[in-house]
Amino acid sequence: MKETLNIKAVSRLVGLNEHTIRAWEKRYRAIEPQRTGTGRRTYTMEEVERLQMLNTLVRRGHAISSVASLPLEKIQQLLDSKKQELHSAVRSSDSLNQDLEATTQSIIALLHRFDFEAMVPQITKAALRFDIRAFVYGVALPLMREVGLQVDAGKLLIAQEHAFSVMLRDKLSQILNTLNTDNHTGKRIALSTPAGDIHEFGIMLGGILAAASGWSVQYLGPNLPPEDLAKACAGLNCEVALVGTTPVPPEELKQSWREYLRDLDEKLPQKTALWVGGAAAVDGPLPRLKLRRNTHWISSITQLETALSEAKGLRRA
Ligand code: B12
Repeated sequence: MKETLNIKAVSRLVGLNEHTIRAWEKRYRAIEPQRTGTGRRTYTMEEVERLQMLNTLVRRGHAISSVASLPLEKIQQLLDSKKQELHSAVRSSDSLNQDLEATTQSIIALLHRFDFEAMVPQITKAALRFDIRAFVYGVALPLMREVGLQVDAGKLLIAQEHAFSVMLRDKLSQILNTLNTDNHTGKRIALSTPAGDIHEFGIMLGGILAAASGWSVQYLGPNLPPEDLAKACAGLNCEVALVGTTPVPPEELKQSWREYLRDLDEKLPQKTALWVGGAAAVDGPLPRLKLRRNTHWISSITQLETALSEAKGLRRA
């Protein structure tokens, strides 16, 4: 007979609470566990693995409704496409990949040992050693994902995640300022996140890549109400307002993505294009959201790079 697990064990293994596991079954048919004689759910290892993979996709911004019923090969393809990001973005060689991987692992090892003092120079060294795109795709993004996964799995403490976030944020901010120095005449892009969402790495990385390709970047920090972002764009005469979104629980946000984007659309100056990046854009435009201006939905950092280079034709007023 196949080995099976009860919901409590599955919850611990996968890092999803029992309520969510039941909801994914009932609402989205993500899995169909057998029942014991007394009606308790039992899960096969294949089902546990499927839940684990779905959980990873959801954490990367996919809506559970759009991935729950996919066949396993399709789920695997979606997971792999993230791994391919580095290869397609940087066209990396095997030796560069190994260097990037070793750098990332050494930073994670220092984090495990609470050796924060050694971590900062290590991140600085990596930023100087690799070109900026290799650093973004091969070090910064993998580090964030790995730290997130290890916190979920109970291998790193939240305190370590916070210390890491503060250090990486400082480093990214220095890089952005350095790259942005000579770009005053470039097209101007302002970046922020909706009020209540404090995740800023997506917009920082976006800002770095924009600055590296000649845009004048106005980094406004995360967590901004729509009227403030709109006023800043008017004052700064921005061509683009780029909003980064993360799949935070809705109660963290001051208003839903929908309300926020509607407000922003209404208040932004007419000349400012609206770009929505990250989780809210993963499945394309939000259903039934009608915006007045032409809005660009950008699900990944690589897609942002394409948008930035396509929009290069835009002129400063
Ligand atoms: C770092 C981090 C934090 C830091 C943020 C620090 C900072 N200054 O930004 C801290 C510790 C403060 C934090 C706090 C919280 N966090 Co947090 N955090 C993360 C973590 C580890 C990384 C997120 C990140 O920045 N990724 C970098 C982006 C660029 O990469 P990515 O996520 O793979 O995004 C891809 C696409 O979505 C897209 N993309 C993403 N953003 C953008 C932006 C633009 C402009 C574009 C074009 C594309 C784009 O590009 C990427 C691929 O190309 C994730 C876990 C993880 N592994 O993702 C959790 C995570 C996002 N956090 C989460 C949560 C719940 C929180 C908290 C509510 C509670 C908590 N657990 O601590 C709080 C408060 C949040 C709030 N109110 O905003 C959840 C959200 C999921 C959910 N629905 O529950 C996650 C997934 C962790 C988890 N598994 O529970 N967090």
